[in-house]
Amino acid sequence: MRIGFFDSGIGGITVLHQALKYLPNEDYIFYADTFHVPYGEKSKEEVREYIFNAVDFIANQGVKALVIACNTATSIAVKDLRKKYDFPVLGIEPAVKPAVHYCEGKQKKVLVLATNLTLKEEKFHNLVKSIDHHDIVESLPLPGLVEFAENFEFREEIVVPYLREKLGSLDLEQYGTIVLGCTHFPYFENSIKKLFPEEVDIISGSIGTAKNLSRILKARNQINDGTGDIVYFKSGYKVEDKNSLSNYKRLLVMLDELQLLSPK
Ligand code: DGN
Repeated sequence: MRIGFFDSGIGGITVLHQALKYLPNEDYIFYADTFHVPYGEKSKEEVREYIFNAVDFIANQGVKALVIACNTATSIAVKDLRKKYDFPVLGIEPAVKPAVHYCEGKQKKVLVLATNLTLKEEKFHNLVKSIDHHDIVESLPLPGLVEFAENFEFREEIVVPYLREKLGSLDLEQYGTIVLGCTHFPYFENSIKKLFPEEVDIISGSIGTAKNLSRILKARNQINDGTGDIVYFKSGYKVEDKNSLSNYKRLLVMLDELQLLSPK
């Protein structure tokens, strides 16, 4: 059986990319809710409806596990999804814990970049409250990066000026770790790096999610029954046109070239 991956758009491919490294002998479904992206600026109620429709569709295809490869969707729906389905449902959340541990002793701060919805949600506030005892975690929404990614706009000369405008009022020297709390953001690792001091660490939760998936499948004895085949869906429609399929391949190749996403 396949493993399902779900995101509002192409961000989830950054998590799928990690899964392919840890679990190459699996087959996958990648579902992007392209008709409704971006989720991060919509109301919680609207987004919940999109998520449940999408996951019902994925469940009907038959999956042995599902990864909600979207921080926004995880923060508003993962608990209820787990109640509804009998296969394991994994989520992804901003990697605040390792960032705080790393920065605490170094007198540095942590900057979490994510969508508005993720940063507004109780899940994120509770996470920070439980870990950030010295008030070193700050956050910033960057909705423009989701838009860039969905338009396949990755050129640094376009992205860096946007980042400069958004980050301009912050003292960038004070941060030790940048947490990419949206799965669309790892595509922009090189542009983000350009703005911060060289020693800044940029991390995302995707490696943790991929490792977790591997652990769960092993524990259930459901591992290694595929060949790395991926079937793509956009909001309920199977993607079959060559152009879109080659764009997805291009994204996987692009991610191969980024350091952040290679397993450590
Ligand atoms: N990729 C999603 C996330 O990780 O939060 C959300 C992007 C969006 O729909 N705004």
